[in-house]
Amino acid sequence: RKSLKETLKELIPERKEKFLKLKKNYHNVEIGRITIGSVTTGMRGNKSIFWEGSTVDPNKGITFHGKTIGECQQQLPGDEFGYFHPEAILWYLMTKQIPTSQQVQHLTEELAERGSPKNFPELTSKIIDMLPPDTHPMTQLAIGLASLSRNSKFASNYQRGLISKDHYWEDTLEDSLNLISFLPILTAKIYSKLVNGGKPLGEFSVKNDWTLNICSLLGMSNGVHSSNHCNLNNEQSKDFLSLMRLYTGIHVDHEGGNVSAHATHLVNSALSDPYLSYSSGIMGLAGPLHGLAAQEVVRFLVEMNSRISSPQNTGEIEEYLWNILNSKKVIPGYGHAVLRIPDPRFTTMLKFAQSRTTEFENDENVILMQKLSTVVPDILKEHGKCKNPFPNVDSASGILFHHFGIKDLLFFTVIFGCSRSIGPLTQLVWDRIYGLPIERPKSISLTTMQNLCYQS
Ligand code: NMX
Ligand code: MLT
Repeated sequence: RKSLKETLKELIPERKEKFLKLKKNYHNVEIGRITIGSVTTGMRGNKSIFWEGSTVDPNKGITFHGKTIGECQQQLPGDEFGYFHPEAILWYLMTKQIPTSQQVQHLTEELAERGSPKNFPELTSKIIDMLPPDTHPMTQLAIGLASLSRNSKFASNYQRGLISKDHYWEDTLEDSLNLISFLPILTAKIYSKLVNGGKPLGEFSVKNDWTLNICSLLGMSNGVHSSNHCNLNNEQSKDFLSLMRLYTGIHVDHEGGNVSAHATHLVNSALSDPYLSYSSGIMGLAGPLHGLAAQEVVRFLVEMNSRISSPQNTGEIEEYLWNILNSKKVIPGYGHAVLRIPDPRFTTMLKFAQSRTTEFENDENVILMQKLSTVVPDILKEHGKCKNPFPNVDSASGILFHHFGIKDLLFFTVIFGCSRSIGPLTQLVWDRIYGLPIERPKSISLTTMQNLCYQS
């Protein structure tokens, strides 16, 4: 029975040797070109961030260590519906090895123990309680995570001179596993503050897995060891749990260049601890062009439905969309910096809804979400600006949570933030294993660019 840490320890020598060989002997091999376009269009397409867990292909979408979402669903241990456990993908991202059910079970138990109420830092609880109730949930999450830094083993050992470079990864792993474990309670505190005056909505159990604890603490599970505030019937409670597993399983990572992953990796390169690093990632996820689109999509769907006669009325929908585009606003949930196809994560969420027709068939917002995926791409193509007119990951997710009763718009991106911890924190552990240096690219001014262009 080897823990995740023991398994990693065995893998490190061989992988580190490969990395160091590349670093030492192939420094000058070119990967791509840096142009004026790189600097003026957000470094689109420049391959310059080291990232192991996942890759986004413009025409295929995400793969995790080379496996598509479908392959992960087939191969990683999961629930009866084939939705893999976030704990399983955490193990897989970290080790590049498919875990056994037993390994996932042990990691699940380890995370539940680490994240139990007795271990949850009191200061963080107090800080969240003290924040004004109208503080945006994503701001609360970033503050909560930053406050956990006080418990960082990495920061404390570093300051006391107790760790050498070769062992940074161990404290980074320790902090990362604790951070992931603390997320169910932190998330629930933020949610209960939003909807229940800060009073708990459900319970934590060390017998629950990570996702079940999130559902239970949100008051959205009526199973054993769960909340008794749940308004869902048994079937809905199971569906909600599946939705949470599916959602938190597939949002874990989207290679290294997205704002939340990139920010986490950058801040950690200064040896800021994992809590501060991921807090920075969350601040990036809180932007409307990134994760906050999850909230904006729900607002957009609900608002549109209140203005049109039916979610099937193509003419009214088209007119509504043109009004948005003509007022120079973006259509949330559409477009992507890398993808040039409908986001496979969107398609996966859509399939979830389509496989539960009786549950969703009368939900006008879910109907509109599906209808938009057939109408918006043509409109965006005609509009002619957007490079990718297809739905992205945020198009479907929030409205499905909304269906089950998570109605507070501002909260959706917090659930995204729970899931996204898994990929970037995994990468931090490997960054420290490989001993990556502080990131410090060069900047360039307009005059310098002008000089380069006009001289060439
Ligand atoms: N609606 C209207 N216009 C759009 C959209 C959209 N959904 N997407 C892109 N455009 C515009 C974009 O604003 C830009 O206009 P301008 O030249 O006036 O600045 C033009 O099309 C070219 O942009 P792209 O190169 O296609 O997109 P870019 O890579 O710069 O940005 C997004 C990618 C995702 C930021 C962009 O598509 C967008 O703003 N989408 C809506 C917000 C959204 O859904 N974000 C969630 C992304 C997923 N996530 O979770 O992070
Ligand atoms: C993500 O999941 O981070 C988004 O799709 C944004 C991105 O990849 O740039």
